[in-house]
Amino acid sequence: MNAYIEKVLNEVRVKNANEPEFVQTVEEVLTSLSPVIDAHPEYEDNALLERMVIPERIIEFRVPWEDDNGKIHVNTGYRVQFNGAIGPYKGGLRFSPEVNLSVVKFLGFEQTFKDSLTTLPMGGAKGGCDFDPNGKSDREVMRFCQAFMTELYRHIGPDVDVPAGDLGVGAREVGYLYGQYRKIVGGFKNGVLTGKGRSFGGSLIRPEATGYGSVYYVEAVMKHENDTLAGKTVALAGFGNVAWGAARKLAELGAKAVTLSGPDGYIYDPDGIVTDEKISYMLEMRASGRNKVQDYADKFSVQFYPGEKPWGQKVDIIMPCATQNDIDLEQAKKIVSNGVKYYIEVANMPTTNEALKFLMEQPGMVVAPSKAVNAGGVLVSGLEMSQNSERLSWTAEEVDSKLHQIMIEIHDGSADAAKRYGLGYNLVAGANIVGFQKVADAMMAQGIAW
Ligand code: 2IT
Repeated sequence: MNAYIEKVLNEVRVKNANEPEFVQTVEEVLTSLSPVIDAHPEYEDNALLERMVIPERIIEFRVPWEDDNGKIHVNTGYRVQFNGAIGPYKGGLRFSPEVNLSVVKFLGFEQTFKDSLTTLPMGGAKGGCDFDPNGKSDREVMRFCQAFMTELYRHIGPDVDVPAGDLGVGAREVGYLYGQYRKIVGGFKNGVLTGKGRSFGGSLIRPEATGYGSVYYVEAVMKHENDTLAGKTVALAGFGNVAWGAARKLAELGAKAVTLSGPDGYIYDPDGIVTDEKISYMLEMRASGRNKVQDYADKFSVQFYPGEKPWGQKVDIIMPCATQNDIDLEQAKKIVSNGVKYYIEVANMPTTNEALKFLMEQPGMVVAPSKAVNAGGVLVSGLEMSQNSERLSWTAEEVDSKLHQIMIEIHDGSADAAKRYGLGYNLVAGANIVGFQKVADAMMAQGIAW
C-alpha cells in the first residue's frame, strides 16, 4: 500500500480509537486508493487525505421531548457536515438507538463519495438521533421531530445542507420535520429536506429510488457478465423501504426475492415476494411499527427462521438491504460455499472489511459496493432539489429514466476507472476511485480553505 495512505490510516486509527465504524469505513475507502495516490504526489504536499478524514463540522445537540404520559426524555442529536467541496451538504437522518457519533461519522464519510458518484453537485453529510421510533405513538414521533428540528434548523438550508430520511426516518418523519422548519423559518426554502410528501414538493419515484436504483445497477452488472436477471433468485435482508423497492423492481424484471429479514429472524418464501399483495404487505409491516418480519411468515404461511440471517439459503444473488455489518467472515464463507456469484451490497456498509476482502478474493465472484449500488436514493433526492428550486414537478417516467441512466453510468464509470488503473472488474475500488477523484479535484482547486 502507498506509504502516505498508510500514515494517514494510522493517524485515523489512533485518533478515532473509540469510533470503530468510522475507522472501518476510512480503511475500506483509503486502502483502495493506492494507484490514484501514487499518481498524484501533490495530494500529500497539500495534506489532502488528512483533511478529507476530518469532518468540516460536527454538530451535537440535546433533544428533550415529552411522551404521551407527560414524562420527559432527552436524546442526543447529531449532524456531521463531512465535506461540502462539491455542493451543499446532503445526506439522511437516522433515528435508531444504535446511533452514536461513530455511526454518523461513518455514514457521513460514505455519503461524501456516494454523493460524488451521483454526478450531481452534492456534498456529504449525515445526521440522526439515538431515538427509537418503534413503539412510539404518532404524536410522540411528531413532538420528537419538532424538538429535533428546533435545534437542527439553524444549521441547514437549501444552499447549506439538505437532510433527508434514512433508517427510522420515512415520509411521516420528514413531514413533521419540514412542518417545524417552515414554522420557525417562515418560507418554502426550496423544501429544505428531500423525501417530502407529494403534496408539498416531494418527487415522484423518491420512495422507490434506492431499491429501483439498486436493481438497475444489478442489471448493468448482468450485462457486463453476459447474464440476465430474469429467472434469478435473490436473498434480501431487511424489509423496509429499500428492500420493498428492490423486491418490486426485481419482480417486474422477472427475478424473485425469496428472503426478507428483521431483528427477529428471516423468512423464506420459495414462490418469491412477487405479487402485489406480498409486496404491499411489506409497507404494512413497516407502518405497523412492530419491527417483526415473522408477520410475513404468519400471513403467507411460509417458513420463519427465528434469530437467523438469510445467508445460508442457496440463491443466485445476495442483496443485504438492512444495516451495517450484517455479514461477517463466517456468513461470507456460507455464501461462498453456496456458490453465489453476485454479492451486491445495498445497505450502507453491510459487510465487515474482513468479509468483504474474503468475498472479493473469490474467483468469479462479483462484489458491488453499497456507496454505488444505493446511490439512487440520494440521486433522486438531488432531482427533488432541482424540481423544488425550479418550482417544477417531473413525471414518474422522467425521474425514473434519469435514475436508470445514471445508475448505469455509475456502474460503467466504476468499471472503467478500475480497469484504467489495472485492477480488473473491481467495482469496489472503481467506485471509491471515481467518488474520491471528484472531491479531490474540487478540494485541490479551492486551495487550503478547508
Ligand atoms: O444513505 C443515503 O444515501 C440516504 N439515506 C439518502 C440520503 C438522501 O439525501 O436522500
